[in-house]
Amino acid sequence: ALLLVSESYAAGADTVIHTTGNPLFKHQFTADPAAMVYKGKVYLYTGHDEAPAKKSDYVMHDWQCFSSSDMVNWTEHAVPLKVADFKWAKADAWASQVIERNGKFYWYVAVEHGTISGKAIGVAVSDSPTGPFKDARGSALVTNDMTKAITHSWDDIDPTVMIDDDGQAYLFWGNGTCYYARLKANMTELDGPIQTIKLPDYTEAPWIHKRNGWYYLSYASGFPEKISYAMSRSIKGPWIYKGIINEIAGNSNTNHQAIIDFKGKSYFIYHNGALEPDAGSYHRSVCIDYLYYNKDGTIKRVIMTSE
Ligand code: FUB
Repeated sequence: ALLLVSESYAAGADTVIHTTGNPLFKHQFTADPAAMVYKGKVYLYTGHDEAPAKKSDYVMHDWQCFSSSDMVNWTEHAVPLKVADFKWAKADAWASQVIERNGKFYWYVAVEHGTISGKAIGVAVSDSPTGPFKDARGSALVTNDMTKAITHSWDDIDPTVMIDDDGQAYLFWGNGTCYYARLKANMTELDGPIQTIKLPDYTEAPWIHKRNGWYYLSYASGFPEKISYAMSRSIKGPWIYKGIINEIAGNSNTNHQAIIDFKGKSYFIYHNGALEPDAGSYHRSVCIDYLYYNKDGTIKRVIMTSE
């Protein structure tokens, strides 16, 4: 099966994978999931851990795209975006998210900047959810020198994006500090100041979503990471901390979540370090489990499964 997958890659064809439990994909490592529901399908965008065995560092050159209409059979699409597609970036295809606006798809990514010290956020655009995507600006949207208050060079990572019911788009991101800013309607420029949000034990990986009048800001907390969350009636806060959604996912120091509703069910998409050989913090794998809400909108703790 692995051979067939490689052959399909060479041909540039889409490959259909029938998944059988967690981790979702067993032919390669996948990390930092982001999911988008569009026209009856889920599009799952992931990072791609490619570190040699035993190497204790991230080696990540591109992002991937899978789509499904039943959450079981997934089509793996040709690699739609690479670090090399951003001429101003030099490495590290870290966490990302895609959103649709007016028939265009905007892919926000974290990468290492080529000339400005530290991580930066870029945005690519396409007419199709499966790409190909191209750099939408020719320069970074957020760079480390725009968040000077902050202590380290990798604080500008992990973008998450939402468009509110009134059409206003927002970008949230950050390691160590959770930032947010408005986006212009063109989705490729910030619109106004960068603000910060105080969240208990915040590490990284914010994910913003809205459901039944509540805004949810979930994030990786502590280290090794659990996934915690806060709720608010306004996207500007105040955010009320509500607790842990997911305990440490096996054998990976990081976790990174996406939360979606699809065909009447809610899903929690995350990564762990369970795929052998060489499973671990730099060889991660995307998993999916059901997510359940209580009547008051709070989220029940996720039960991680392997089947
Ligand atoms: O994959 C690299 C980094 O690890 C991501 O940007 C973080 O969210 C963590 O998962």
